[in-house]
Amino acid sequence: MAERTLIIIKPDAVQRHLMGEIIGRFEKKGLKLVAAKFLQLSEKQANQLYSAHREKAFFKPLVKYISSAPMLVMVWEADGIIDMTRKMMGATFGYYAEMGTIRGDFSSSERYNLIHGSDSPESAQQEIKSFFTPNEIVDYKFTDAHWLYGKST
Ligand code: IDP
Ligand code: MG
Repeated sequence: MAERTLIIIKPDAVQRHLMGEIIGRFEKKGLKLVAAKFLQLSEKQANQLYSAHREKAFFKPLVKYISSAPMLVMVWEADGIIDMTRKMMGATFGYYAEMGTIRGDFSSSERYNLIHGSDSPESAQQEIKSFFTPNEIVDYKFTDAHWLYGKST
């Protein structure tokens, strides 16, 4: 199975009508959507999602932001997807992120940076598990996989 990652289109991106723009970039890159849920996090779930940042000064406002409105949580799949999607997202702060990246093109903020993507295979596995049961993740093939990947997986 190809690598998987958890991607969240954060509440600011939903409110700014950027869901289609972001999903479109992933689709055109040839990445495969295998699960999706549109939901609003409780504060408790937000605390858990960002538990690695518990000690940081920005933790409280981060939890408030991410639980303040609905967001789109997805699992995407492709070989090397974690690195690829991190590059497509751009640097954390929108005003530092390279032009051509999602954050570089659409965010000028530190916190309101539109998108979350897992940063390692370990965090991807743990984050995917916290949002999806195995039977909520769909297994299917693209008919043009050969043209996308140069092999027919
Ligand atoms: P990442 O989203 O690029 O992986 P992380 O360091 O994991 O960045 O931080 C998680 C989220 O916390 C960021 O996406 C951003 O929304 C917020 N954040 C990170 N650093 C700061 C900061 O210094 N001030 C305000 N918010 C921050
Ligand atoms: Mg992170």
